[in-house]
Parts: sequence; C-alpha cells; structure tokens
Amino acid sequence: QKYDFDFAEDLVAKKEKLAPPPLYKVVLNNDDYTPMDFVVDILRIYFGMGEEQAVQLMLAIHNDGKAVCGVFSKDVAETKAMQINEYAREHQHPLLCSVEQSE
Ligand code: NFA
Repeated sequence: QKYDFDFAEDLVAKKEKLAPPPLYKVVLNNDDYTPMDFVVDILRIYFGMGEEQAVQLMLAIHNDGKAVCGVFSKDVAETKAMQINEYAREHQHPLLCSVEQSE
C-alpha cells in the first residue's frame, strides 16, 4: 500500500535528480559610437546596477571589447537582449547586446 507521503517523497526525489535549467549570459559588446553615459543607463535600467557598478562595467566593456552583464534563464536572457537592442536602435546607437550559453 502506498500512502500520500510516499508519492510526495517520490516527487521530491525525482525533482532533486532533474538537471538544473541551462543558464545564458547577456553580453554587451563595445563599439566606437555609443556614448558611455547611454551604456551606463542601460546597465542601470536593465540590470538594476548602481551608478558605480554600472560605470565600472561600462569601462570594462570599453577596454576589453565585451563583458557579461548578467546570467539568466533562456527566456529572460533573450527578452533582455531584444529589449536592449530595441532601446539602443530607438536612440540611434549601434550598441549590440548578445546572448551566449553559459558552460
Ligand atoms: N566605446 C564607446 C565610446 O568610447 C563606449 C562604449 C562602452 C560603447 C561600452 C559600448 C559599450 N563612446
């Protein structure tokens, strides 16, 4: 005879064995034309960063060519990248946001 709690235990055991969902990196790429202040605004608006962290990451992108701004589920990462590219185009900046699968 199987009791309700046996089923509950089975479900918990099964859930623990499920692989965690893959994560995706949202990357901002450097370019020669997008203003630094605009990139700082993007980091504050879309990644919830404070001024200081946003300036530091913007400079890292500027110096290194690109940087990971956050790691999210596939849906959230792709939506963020789309919205950022749309926002940049609306303001006539070539800023490129891309998504890469995390190892
Ligand atoms: N390289 C840009 C400039 O000098 C600034 C920038 C930083 C652009 C990060 C894109 C990403 N105005």
